[in-house]
Amino acid sequence: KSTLSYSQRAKGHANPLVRKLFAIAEEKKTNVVLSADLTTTKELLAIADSLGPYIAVLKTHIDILSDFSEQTIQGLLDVAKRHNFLLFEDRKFVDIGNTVQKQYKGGALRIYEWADIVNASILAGEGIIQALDQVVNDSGDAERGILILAEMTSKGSLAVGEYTRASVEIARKYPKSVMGFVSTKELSSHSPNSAPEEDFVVFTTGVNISSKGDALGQQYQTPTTAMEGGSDFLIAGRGIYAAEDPVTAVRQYQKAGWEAYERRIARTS
Ligand code: UP6
Repeated sequence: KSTLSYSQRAKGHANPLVRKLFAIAEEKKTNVVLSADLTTTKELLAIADSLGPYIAVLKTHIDILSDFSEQTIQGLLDVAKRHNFLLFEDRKFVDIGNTVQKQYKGGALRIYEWADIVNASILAGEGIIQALDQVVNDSGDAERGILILAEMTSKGSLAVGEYTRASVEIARKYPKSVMGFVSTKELSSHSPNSAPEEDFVVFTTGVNISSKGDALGQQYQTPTTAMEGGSDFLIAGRGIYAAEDPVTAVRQYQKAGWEAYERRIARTS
């Protein structure tokens, strides 16, 4: 599947949010997801505005903001609309289904209201995805999607092997809401139960052009190796926003990611 273009994949895809995401990628010629790990609303919105033209998705950790308010939500929705990108709250839900529904739909952060995409771990079992799937299916006009966090990039991560395989099996049961995975590589197409029409989207964290990792266990690969491994969207944080010139940096990631994507699809066409 991953050797098809985003627009070819959009055509046959059953999930409207995935179709929208692929359309954005094609239109803006970018597969970059900015991990905007800034800690004030002002900084978050400023980086979203200046880098917005070069990204397909803005990934947030909304709970690290020191001044989260209604203005944060409105600002994010405005900037996402202005530059045509999706919002992904990297919440990593992990609790029992009943709690997670409350955390997703309500609470102080009102994630469901503004985030197109959220993610969750399957540590707690299938119930967590069932709970989020219920919310997504009840969402009426709002298009909402879930990514399963099937692997992690930090040293010593226990999300490997059977755990990762179980993530894929659970994803298959919720095709209306689960768009794909956060993982270091493509996971599903070679596995035994893969259906021919199955097309999960792979978001890859731990992407950096110039660093191998940090002092707290983060491990990086490059945009090129990630795309070669079957990633569809590259999530980069410090490599972009902490660069001396973030606009130059994001354009560099955009170019590297897009060229690697073009090489991949050229293999079959
Ligand atoms: N992230 C990872 N690895 C994972 C899952 N999520 O790094 O396995 C998230 C981090 C951070 C971003 O929470 O927001 O991706 C990576 O940021 P960086 O590019 O600055 O390292």
